[in-house]
Amino acid sequence: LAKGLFTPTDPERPLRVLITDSSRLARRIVSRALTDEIPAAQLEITSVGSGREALQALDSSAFDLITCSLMLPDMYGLELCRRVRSDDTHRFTPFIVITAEPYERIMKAGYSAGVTDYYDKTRGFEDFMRFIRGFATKHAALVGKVLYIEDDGVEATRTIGMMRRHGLEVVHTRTAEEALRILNESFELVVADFYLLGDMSGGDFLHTVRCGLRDSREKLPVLVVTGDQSADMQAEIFHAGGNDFVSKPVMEEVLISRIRSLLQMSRQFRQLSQQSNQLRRLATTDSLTGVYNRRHLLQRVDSLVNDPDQHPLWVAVIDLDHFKNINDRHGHGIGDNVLRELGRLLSVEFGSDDLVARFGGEEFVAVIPAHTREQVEARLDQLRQDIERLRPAGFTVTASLGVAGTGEQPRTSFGDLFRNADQAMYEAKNGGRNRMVFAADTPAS
Ligand code: GH3
Ligand code: MG
Ligand code: MG
Ligand code: MG
Repeated sequence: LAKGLFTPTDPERPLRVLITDSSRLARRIVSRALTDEIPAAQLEITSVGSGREALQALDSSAFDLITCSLMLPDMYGLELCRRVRSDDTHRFTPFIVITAEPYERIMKAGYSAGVTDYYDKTRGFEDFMRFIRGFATKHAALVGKVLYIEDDGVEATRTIGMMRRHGLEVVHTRTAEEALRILNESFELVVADFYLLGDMSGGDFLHTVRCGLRDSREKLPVLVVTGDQSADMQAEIFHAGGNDFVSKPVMEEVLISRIRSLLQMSRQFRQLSQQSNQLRRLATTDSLTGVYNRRHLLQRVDSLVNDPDQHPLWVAVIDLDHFKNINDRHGHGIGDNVLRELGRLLSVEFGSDDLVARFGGEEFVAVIPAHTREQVEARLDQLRQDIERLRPAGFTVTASLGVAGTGEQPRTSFGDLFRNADQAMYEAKNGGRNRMVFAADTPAS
């Protein structure tokens, strides 16, 4: 017997659970664990003390989950499970045995009786809650949007029914061409027939998705449906980029199990890549101002300086004038706000071709590739004026800028450029501040 799956998941219908245990206290513990996890309106618990009562309840209604103690007053728990499995209604309903017995001893008998899982009650209440929670997620309704390609109408109707019954949103097409036209980010999974009408087979579809669109197996899993189960066909499916296959006629338990694990895999993948993007952003950004931090600039800058296509390349040191006064007069918090607003301005004025970072304190460094001297002069003078007009936190703030460039002949390093730009910035300070100075040996163009 296959491992159990929650049966029809109609969001309108509550989850029906049958708890079977001769001990009233044990039943209460199980029902508490469930009511803590599932909202009352979505849960319907039937609680009985014997195997006979359980069979009666199972006769009169369909349950989504059955729990049972190993010892019942009138029968052995595994015997109840065996009887439950003989009836079609509960053939795949999760049946959990709650026991104090080491499960190794009953595992073999339990499996042939059709037990889905065991819970060792000596592990305590907290642990049981975790178990139920894990179980509920594993067996919860499937959520997700599936693109389904199948040219056979009868097969399609059956399979769509199965997927929708388990909660999936299904969009069906008859050809791979049509599927490629409507494929977009909102689909989490493709279920594709291998032999299709039209010019493209399932294999061509897979090839297009993997090689043309560059959607990896992790990002967009494809489950192939095939009538041909030969070893050659299986090899072809994986070679073309399929994640897995199910054979025709499709069996509901098999289809849903495969879909569940593929969806889980791709969600974990998406989550991980989101997290790693977030981490990368955190690690490269200055948290106060939102521009890059010094470390990131130093990591990236050499590849720009060493690339002749980026020349002439310019380094500007931008230092706020008399910033200490703002801190001294209005407090560090106001000073922070000034830096924050300045960071926003810099993020707007420098685009993805440039590199701008907070180098320390109230000093910023911008790397500006592929500009003539006239272009960079115009841009940076505009920036100087924009800073003057910004009035961050309500104060007029100005900056002094020092600029150094590579010229057309790049025999230089970022270190040299920075030293020259920094020196020019000090000349700007000495010259009266709120101005821009080019380093002495800056090429004319
Ligand atoms: P100059 O025109 O010569 O550059 O004068 P200045 O006052 O801007 O330069 P100075 O180097 O004397 O002072 C820089 C000040 O920047 C001192 C320090 O308290 C302040 N500062 C550095 N980092 C931060 C920060 O993160 N937040 C705040 N509020 N102030 C900071
Ligand atoms: Mg077909
Ligand atoms: Mg300063
Ligand atoms: Mg400074």
